[in-house]
Amino acid sequence: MDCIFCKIVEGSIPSKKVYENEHVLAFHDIQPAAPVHLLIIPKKHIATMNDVDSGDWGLIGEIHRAAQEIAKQEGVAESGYRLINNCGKDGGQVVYHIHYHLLAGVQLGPLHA
Ligand code: D5M
Repeated sequence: MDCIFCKIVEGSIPSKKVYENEHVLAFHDIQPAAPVHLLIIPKKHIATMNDVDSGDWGLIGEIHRAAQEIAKQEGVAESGYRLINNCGKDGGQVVYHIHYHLLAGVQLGPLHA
């Protein structure tokens, strides 16, 4: 499968990993939009939020649990962070392997002007 994040999971494309367990991987985004910009992904290929099926909700919960742990590990739990999933074209999704952006390290702006 020609999926860049599956290749990161396999190790055939390098990444700066910050967290890994059996089902979840997190690494630095190559185009950081904040001082801390990490991507948290399931190792299993799921294209978008629309493709999460009934057996996968535990995995989505694991991603959130990992986000909580990573925020502590990266020292941003207290100051706060933003966790974002972009779904599909209008959501701005570019990589079609579900992922959550963890953004932190700066006061992020409101979602509306
Ligand atoms: O976000 C996709 C994100 O994936 C975007 O912020 C760049 C990032 N990206 C793309 N390729 C890589 C590699 N190889 N390493 C790390 N980060 C990467 P989206 O929500 O789909 O717009």
